[in-house]
Amino acid sequence: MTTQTLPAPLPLEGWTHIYSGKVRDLYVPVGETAEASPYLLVVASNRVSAFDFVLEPPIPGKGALLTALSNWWFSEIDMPNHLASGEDVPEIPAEVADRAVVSRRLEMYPIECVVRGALTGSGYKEYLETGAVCGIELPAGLTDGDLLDEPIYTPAYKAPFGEHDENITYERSVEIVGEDVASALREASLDIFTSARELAAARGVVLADTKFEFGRDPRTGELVLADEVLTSDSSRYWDAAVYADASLTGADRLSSFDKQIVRNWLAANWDKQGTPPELPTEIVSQTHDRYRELYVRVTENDPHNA
Ligand code: Q0T
Repeated sequence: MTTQTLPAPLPLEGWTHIYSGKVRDLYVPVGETAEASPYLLVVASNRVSAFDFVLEPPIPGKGALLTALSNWWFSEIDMPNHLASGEDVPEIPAEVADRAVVSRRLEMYPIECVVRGALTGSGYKEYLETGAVCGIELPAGLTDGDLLDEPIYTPAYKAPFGEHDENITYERSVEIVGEDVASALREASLDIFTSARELAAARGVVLADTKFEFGRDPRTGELVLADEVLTSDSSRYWDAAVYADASLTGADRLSSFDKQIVRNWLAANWDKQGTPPELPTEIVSQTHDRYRELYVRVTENDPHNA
């Protein structure tokens, strides 16, 4: 496995950096620990990843646009979420105010709750090999990007650090978290996806698939929606007009509001050996424009200076 050095975390007054993922950084209030802190600061960077690499350069505005989109979806979704509010909640540092949230610390379930309304990506690959995705048999003859009759829940196990997430069956998820939690995760994921897809469709966007993460509030025991929700990093979004264009076939239908622009450019310009090349200015700016366009279309809000 190739390991990559992430940039040194931004020092933030009053906060201790505890962890960096590919695109986000986690902090706890100074004096607290990762295990016991009531709150976490989740900072979305402008980093973009594809094929398991963080690429250079960052996409200006990405962290702010994805944070704003996630926050908007949290406000639309009828389920408890991890955004902290109230008297005692520490303030978000001004330097990251537009791209960070303070969340309640949860005990996270090690399941990526993937819902697919269309067959593409790793789901399509598994279907070609086996005729099924995560144990769910699908009709023969589907092609890349086809819509499914009903959205399907295709969980993945969040492998320990450095290892790859693996697609699992629902039955396997029951063995990992127990029947009650597994069933609650599946039901919440399918419900949220179904409402979100309807809303996106009304705004000219196909929500093809997404990934949710949930945790348990150690204080109340309640199931809580965490992480980022329905962003371009956790979801595939397609332009509905392009998707419906009968003159287009295959991947050309899947004009994307996600990082497909970056993936396509890399696939055409890199042999996947060694360090990936720097993204050209044109790709950086197109990617930013697509993220901005998605935010405006879905939320009908002004993205201000992002
Ligand atoms: C988490 C406890 O990749 C992640 O973070 C990016 C650095 C995923 N992650 C989420 C948590 C959250 C959230 N969100 C929460 N509310 N409580 N842990 C940890 N890692």
